Amino acid sequence: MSSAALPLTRTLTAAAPVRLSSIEVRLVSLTLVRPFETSFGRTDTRTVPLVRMVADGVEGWGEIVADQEPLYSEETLGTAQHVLADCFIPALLGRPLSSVEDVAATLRRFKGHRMAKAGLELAFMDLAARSRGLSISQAIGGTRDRVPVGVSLGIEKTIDALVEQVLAHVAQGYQRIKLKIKPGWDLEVVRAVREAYPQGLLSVDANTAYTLAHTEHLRQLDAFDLLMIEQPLAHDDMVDHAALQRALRTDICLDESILHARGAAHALALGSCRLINIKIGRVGGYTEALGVHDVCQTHGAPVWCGGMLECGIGRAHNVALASLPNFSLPGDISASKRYWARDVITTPFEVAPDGTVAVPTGPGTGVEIDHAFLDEITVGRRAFTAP
Ligand code: NPQ
Ligand code: MG
Repeated sequence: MSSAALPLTRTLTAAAPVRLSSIEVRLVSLTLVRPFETSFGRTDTRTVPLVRMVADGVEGWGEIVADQEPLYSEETLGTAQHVLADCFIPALLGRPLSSVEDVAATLRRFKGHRMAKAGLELAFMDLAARSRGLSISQAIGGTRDRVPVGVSLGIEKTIDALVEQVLAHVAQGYQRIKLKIKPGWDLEVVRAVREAYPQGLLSVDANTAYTLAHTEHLRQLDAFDLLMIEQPLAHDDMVDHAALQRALRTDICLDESILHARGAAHALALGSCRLINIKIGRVGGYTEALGVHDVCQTHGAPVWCGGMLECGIGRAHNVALASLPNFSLPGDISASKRYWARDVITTPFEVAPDGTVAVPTGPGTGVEIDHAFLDEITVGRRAFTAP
């Protein structure tokens, strides 16, 4: 895609290069309002690493979406803290950085650890946009002032309990319901939900729980007019997904398998999927997320913003990203209260009755930290300063 088609501000070139004076990694502990169960496990509390950067009296905040255990991806809280402290932060401190691409370029020689890298890009983007008086949405060429949203509903003890959750969220305006499925919690569940919710946008997410041997079984999902089936097969597979997609009428959406823009291009070219969701953490930051967005746009494939049970900081970055033009399907960007009794930002995200979330217009992420609450839930912090 030619760079001429992109907004000039997309590179967010600072008036003068920024030199970060400090980077702090802070761990906060939050309890979900309701446990969340997927094919890989059940979560009820989260420890979330936040990144705070400071340069010239301006600060920026990012969030790292790695979990305690390597279940969604290889990364963990421990690996993220290690690579930040020992590799990534020393490479960034004191170095002149003109844009978020400079952050990406500085970290590129380090392989993997995308969630940790993304936390740094997020904080830098917030800081750089604030220092320019722009919202991140404006800075990256966002075109929406509200984004359509859906909700991801975990595995429940009974189908009745899930149907109750579905109806409660439909009543709140959510434009799309996503169900978590796994062998033993799939056809019967989807059938019951479809009966209760016959017309609306419905999708399913297997989080890698199936193999190609389940092809005939998964073909039965074609009867339910699903918007998509997300990540049915292994996280590191493209070829079996292509075979499965050929066998299914339902569109496959890849999540875990797409780690960068090149991978997105490969998946679309191979026919491994027809849709892709974008998670800034999974692909390593804004730079790569914009790349995936553009690859998909070029292929005529709409994208949507995935979710990783973020607190308000990560959620604000997701909302900014989802304001880009090719985010035309409702994202897993739910209201703060779907996950947290109290969020870490002063104005929690809300879903309007029309199933949209407002894109903040203030500088940077456009949200402010609730410092008193953040201090209360802080369980660890480590600060690094420029030499
Ligand atoms: C997905 N998220 O789309 C992910 C997976 C997921 C909202 O469905 C702790 C941290 C638990 C991250 C469980 C949603 C998690 C997690 C599931 C991410 O596949
Ligand atoms: Mg998923």
